[in-house]
Amino acid sequence: KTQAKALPAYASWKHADSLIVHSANTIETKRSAFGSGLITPLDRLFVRNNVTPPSEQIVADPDAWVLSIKGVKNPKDMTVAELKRLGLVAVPMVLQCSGNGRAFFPEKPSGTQWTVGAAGCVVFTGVPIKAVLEAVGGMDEGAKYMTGQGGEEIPQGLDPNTIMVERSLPLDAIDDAILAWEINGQPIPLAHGGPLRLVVPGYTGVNNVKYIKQLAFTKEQSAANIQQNSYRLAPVGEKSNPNQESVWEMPVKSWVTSPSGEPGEELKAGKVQIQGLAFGGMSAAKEVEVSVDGGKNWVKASFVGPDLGKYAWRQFVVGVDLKPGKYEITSRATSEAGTVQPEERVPNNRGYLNNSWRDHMLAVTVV
Ligand code: MSS
Repeated sequence: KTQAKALPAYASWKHADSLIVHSANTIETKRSAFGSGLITPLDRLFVRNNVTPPSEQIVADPDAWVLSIKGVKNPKDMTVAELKRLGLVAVPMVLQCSGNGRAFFPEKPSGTQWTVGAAGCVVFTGVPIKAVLEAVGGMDEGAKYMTGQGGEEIPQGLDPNTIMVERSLPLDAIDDAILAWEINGQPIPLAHGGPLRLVVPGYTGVNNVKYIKQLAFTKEQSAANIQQNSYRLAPVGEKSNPNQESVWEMPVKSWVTSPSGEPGEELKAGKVQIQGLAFGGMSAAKEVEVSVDGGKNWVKASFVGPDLGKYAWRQFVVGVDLKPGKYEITSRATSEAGTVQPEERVPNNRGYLNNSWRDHMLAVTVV
């Protein structure tokens, strides 16, 4: 048996029993640990870093953190304290890694083998990008992207483009994007990108740049490798390149959280409440169906808990009578935009954006 890995120091405050520690930079929420509250408690929320996070010292005095704003009429440096005076909005939303569900790709793409737990539903609080733009006189003529740069230290002698976490987003993303200093009612801890994070609801995890130190409105996408050659939808077996589609918007998705199929779970015959989570990506989840026979027959589930808007997930439940036997349980969501969660994933070389209902199916035995 392999011994469970220990939490890294910067995330030592997390609830170890609810998590799968893949590595010091990749920590996943167990399927059974989402609970039945809508908002994912911070001590259960997944963590993903492309490189080692900066020193804990950067969150000691969050208000003093400086963001430099470029590619605008009046470029300037602003502290978090100054940003706090420009506006305030709270955004409930799904934060999900681009590679969540990678473990279900039959091609076994390289990267963390996330199953369902590289995702959570959180409330970020901050200032709308639009308010920031207004304060700096608007963006430069001809800008096509909003580009955020992470605050990691670049080791001396290294070409910054090889390791810098800098992501560019289409201008559409500006509408609902914010610069956030709070998550679930507390200052953002280092693990989740404090003191200041670029938050882009509806877009995959990587686009939500942690410890943001520069926000620029640019004509071109960032030259950083993470923008040019990573997070691209490359055909299976082919290297990524900048001409392929960038991983930006999230597609409609759902999965069952209870039963969880985890070892030690005992399912007794009789009435079983099948629970799970559903979200629409860029629009709200409208409907969820559940199947216990591998997708042959479907029943409609009901939403439970509050509706916190189109970027948050909804909890669903349906009570079914199960006799002793073997079942294949899965869920299928439909978004407000009318998109139905597909049976098959879209194949791609690095295993991004898996929303296949078949892949997320659980085989369970009822006794
Ligand atoms: N940011 C920075 N700065 N750095 C890094 O590394 N990562 C990404 C984001 N951001 C990073 C950043 C990713 S990749 C993700 S998912 C996210 O983040 C996560 O978050 P949390 O808070 O959970 O940790 Mo995939 O797509």
